[in-house]
Amino acid sequence: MIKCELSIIVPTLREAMNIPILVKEITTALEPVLSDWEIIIIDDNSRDGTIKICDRLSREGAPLKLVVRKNKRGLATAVLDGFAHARAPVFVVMDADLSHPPTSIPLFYKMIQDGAEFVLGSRYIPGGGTDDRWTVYRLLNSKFASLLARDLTSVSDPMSGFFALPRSLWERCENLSPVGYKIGLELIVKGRPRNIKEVPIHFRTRMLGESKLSLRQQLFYLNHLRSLYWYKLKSDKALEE
Ligand SMILES: Nc1nc2c(ncn2[C@@H]2O[C@H](COP(=O)(O)OP(=O)(O)OP(=O)(O)O)[C@@H](O)[C@H]2O)c(=O)[nH]1
Ligand SMILES: [Mg+2]
Repeated sequence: MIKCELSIIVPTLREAMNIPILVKEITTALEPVLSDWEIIIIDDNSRDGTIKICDRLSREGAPLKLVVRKNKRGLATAVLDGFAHARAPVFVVMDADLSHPPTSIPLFYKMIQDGAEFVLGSRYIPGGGTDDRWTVYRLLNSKFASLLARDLTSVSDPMSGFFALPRSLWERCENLSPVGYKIGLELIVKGRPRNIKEVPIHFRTRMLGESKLSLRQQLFYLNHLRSLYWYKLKSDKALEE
């Protein structure tokens, strides 16, 4: 039996329209390079036809697993629940709204196979970028949020939600307790990956559906930062002793 090589975790909230396009783009990117992979959709009870669409795609042969959470909410915890359902030794995390290019997944996978412990899709290194339709406000917001995380990690785009890691990194992380969106940052700070690689990506603006990034999420981020700085202070001190 062929073993599952890669699990792609996709958190969703009202993304029914995007799922078929995403699955098609992932399949096109992976079919030439991998023999067995899975897409795990962790949906927070969207009730927008997601279940019906995923059933249809599965019947058509897509390697899709849908988990509908009825009592929980939140992007970061959805990703962690996705890891718990995953079978493969390598995980990729990406958004459903086609902002993250599935064509980069084979490279992420190869870098993990070659020994990287974290591969981050970055908009802010040469070759990467954002859509021209990004407003100045959105760009400044993203850059400012990154600046606030500067003393937690030296990666160029700590806000990125497109990344890969080996299962072992997740398994050795203790006390994961992300609030809000930034699960990548949480894994970097608490897992201390030894070999982080950054890959330039072009971040597309979502075409379908609406953004869930609210002011509330941004306030959650500040709270998350506070707990990560506190965690880092304590663990750096423990390492020194
Ligand atoms: N399961 C789950 N997924 C979520 C939740 N909030 C957002 N998501 C998903 O997380 C991904 C990122 O959310 P987006 O709304 O695209 O956030 P963003 O990329 O910062 O903003 P836009 O691209 O402008 O929409 C998408 O796939 C969302 O459907 C949530 O509470 N639960
Ligand atoms: Mg998005």
